[in-house]
Amino acid sequence: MPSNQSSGSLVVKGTCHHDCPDSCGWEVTVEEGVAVKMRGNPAHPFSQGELCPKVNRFLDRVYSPLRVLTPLIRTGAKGSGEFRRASWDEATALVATRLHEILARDGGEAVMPWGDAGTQGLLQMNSLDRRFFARLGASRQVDSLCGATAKIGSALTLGSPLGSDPMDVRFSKLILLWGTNTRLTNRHLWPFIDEARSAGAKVVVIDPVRTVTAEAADWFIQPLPGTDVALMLAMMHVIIRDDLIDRAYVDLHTEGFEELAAHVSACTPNWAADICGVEASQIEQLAREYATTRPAMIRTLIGAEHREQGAMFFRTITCLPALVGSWRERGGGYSRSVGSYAEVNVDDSGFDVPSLEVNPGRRSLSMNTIGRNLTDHTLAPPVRALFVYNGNPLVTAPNAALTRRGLEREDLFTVVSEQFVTDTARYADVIFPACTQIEQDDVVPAWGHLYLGWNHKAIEPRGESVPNTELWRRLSRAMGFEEPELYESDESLLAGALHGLDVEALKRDGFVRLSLPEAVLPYANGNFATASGRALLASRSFSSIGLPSVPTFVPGRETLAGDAELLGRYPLAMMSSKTHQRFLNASYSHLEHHAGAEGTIYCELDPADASARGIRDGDSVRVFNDRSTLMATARVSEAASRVRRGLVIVPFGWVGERTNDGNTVNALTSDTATDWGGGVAFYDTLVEVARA
Ligand SMILES: Nc1nc2c(c(=O)[nH]1)N[C@H]1C(S)=C(S)[C@@H](COP(=O)(O)OP(=O)(O)OC[C@H]3O[C@@H](n4cnc5c(=O)[nH]c(N)nc54)[C@H](O)[C@@H]3O)O[C@H]1N2
Ligand SMILES: Nc1nc2c(c(=O)[nH]1)N[C@H]1C(S)=C(S)[C@@H](COP(=O)(O)OP(=O)(O)OC[C@H]3O[C@@H](n4cnc5c(=O)[nH]c(N)nc54)[C@H](O)[C@@H]3O)O[C@H]1N2
Ligand code: SF4
Ligand SMILES: [Mo]
Repeated sequence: MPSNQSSGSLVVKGTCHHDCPDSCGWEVTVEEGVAVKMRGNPAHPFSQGELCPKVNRFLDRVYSPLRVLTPLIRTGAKGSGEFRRASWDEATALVATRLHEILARDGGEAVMPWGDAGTQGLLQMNSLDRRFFARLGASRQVDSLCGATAKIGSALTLGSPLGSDPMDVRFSKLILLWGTNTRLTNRHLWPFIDEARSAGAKVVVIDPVRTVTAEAADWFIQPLPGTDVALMLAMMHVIIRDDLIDRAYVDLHTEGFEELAAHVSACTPNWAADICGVEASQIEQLAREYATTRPAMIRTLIGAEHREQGAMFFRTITCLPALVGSWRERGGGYSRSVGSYAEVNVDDSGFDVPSLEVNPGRRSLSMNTIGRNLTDHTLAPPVRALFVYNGNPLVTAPNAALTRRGLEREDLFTVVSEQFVTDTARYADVIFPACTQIEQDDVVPAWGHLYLGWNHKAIEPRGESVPNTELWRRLSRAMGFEEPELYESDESLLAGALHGLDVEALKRDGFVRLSLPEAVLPYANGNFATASGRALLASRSFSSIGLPSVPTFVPGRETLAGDAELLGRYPLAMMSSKTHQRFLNASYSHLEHHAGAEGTIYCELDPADASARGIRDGDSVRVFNDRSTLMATARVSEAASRVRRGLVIVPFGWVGERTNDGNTVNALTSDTATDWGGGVAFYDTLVEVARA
């Protein structure tokens, strides 16, 4: 409950909604209906009173003069950003009229929903939208820009995505931060890593880029991008060759050890050294330290999934703790998203109402290939209406040149629910104003710790903005739909979804720990969620999904070990990961305070690659491939190279209005699917760079 602090002033507890593992607790001070201060909730066990450079200025976002505060209807050309204000009645009536026309002519599948995780709140991310689109018979949105590939990959080995509690990293003696930029993307885990370090732990960062996290590591290993599976196989080679396995654990709790051992007998450190560009002696040492230090935790997040062999990375890395038995201890095992643990207290399956389905067999469209879907003339029916909410696909989905072409279609009716006129929203026919997190109630399951967050509405919605759930209710009403499930209240939806926890405590404190034992050791005694109850080091069952039985290294087509013809034209591998402290995906770079402090979009090169092209620090350069061209400012790495030869970095997160030519890095990225799990190979992208 909001608490009275002093006369006329309220302190309201909430939880950050951003797509970020930290899900910080916060407190908003409200005076006479206006939020005047926001700070971290000091009692929150994970975020411990701190927010971050993105959200420290959240109130500037809430009260920004750029906020969309009424419905808007397009008046200019698509993309021009010219709109007029409209009433809710007019705007919803327009949407209903166009939808009825489309349903009558092409059927519900001509409607494509595209919703992402702009808010991770249980209600506002994904609840009544499912019912609305089921009632329309719209195409089903499938696949994912984030997380599904990593989740599936680890579940291939473990049978489930469950892993170690990230906060248990404080008990570790060896911490491998593998393809995750903790200090940037998961900053509130760092104090727990520091705690382990004060007790003598060693931190190893494995990343193709010398990130801010690598800078703070005890040991930085810099493999060529997309080659980690070879590195892991060579580690297994050493661990098995030198008999460093936990024999009892392997015998009791794993399946396929002999087959794996035979497979990795040829994967020597020398073999991997050539593939990874890492010295064999480093691989030997890493393997030995990993197998002989206890507890040793492997930590990943998402970055490494954004490759053609993304699932294979996670399938392979999750074999390591089983070989050395490190699932036995707190501070051991493997830790990534703990989102699935929330199922002990949160069940959102009731948000789906089968009786609303007008076309249970409706087709699926991948959110990843939005550009293809919008421009594919063979699709029957073609996409005639697009609904975008909780996301900005023109900036965040791959192969953006194609997305733009699709959004430009005059015969496409585009509806966007947003807080701002984003790059995507500029192409909308109708924009609906959305609340920010402090204007709506929600509950926030976290994927970076085991606390469920509550979010109290702190202020009334600005202007005519509404929570997403209310948008779907208003659209249902305008469509003339009568089923009561389309109008269920937020309170009722929540009451149906939360179970087995003290909701009053959750509301009072702003967070509650999930109903789990203090020590979360999912596989200390085996009990893997596979058919045999064992971790699958090797299994023939994978052939049914087209994967080899043992972890196998396969170079991605658009990598430095990939397609020779393509490499001849585009010899540089482009990394486009999260890079800026003040950006959260593409959500902040349109705001002056954030963008101004981060500079401009750049392309960072190794000094040798730069001089071979006559490029000097600060030059204007063109970064290009067959998909598109992007203008950027050259940044030439210092001697302690952030990137090594053959790699360039172009940061993700800039929006078109802040770049030189309106293009963002995703104009260049590949929309190739990952091997399994329905993700995107964003980071398997080859480019060439030239002086402009
Ligand atoms: N400041 C800030 N924080 C954020 C976000 C943000 O935009 N800004 N976004 C949030 C979101 S949505 C997510 S999903 C998380 C993501 O969190 P992370 O997964 O930690 O972040 P990424 O930048 O995607 O990738 C992490 C690292 O993987 C490395 N990498 C790429 N390819 C390879 C490879 O082949 N091998 C290895 N070993 N490493 C590789 C990249 O160089 C990068 O340093 O961050 C969240 N936190
Ligand atoms: N090249 C490259 N591309 C990437 C990545 C990368 O590392 N490199 N990372 C990928 C990853 S991991 C992710 S998660 C995606 C992120 O992709 P997106 O989810 O599209 O990310 P954002 O641009 O942050 O868009 C979120 C939008 O939701 C809006 N929003 C926030 N709250 C609400 C709300 O309550 N209601 C409504 N209606 N809107 C709201 C915000 O204003 C914002 O514009 O990008 C992916 N794309
Ligand atoms: S964006 Fe992440 S780090 Fe920043 S306040 Fe939100 S949850 Fe915390
Ligand atoms: Mo993400």
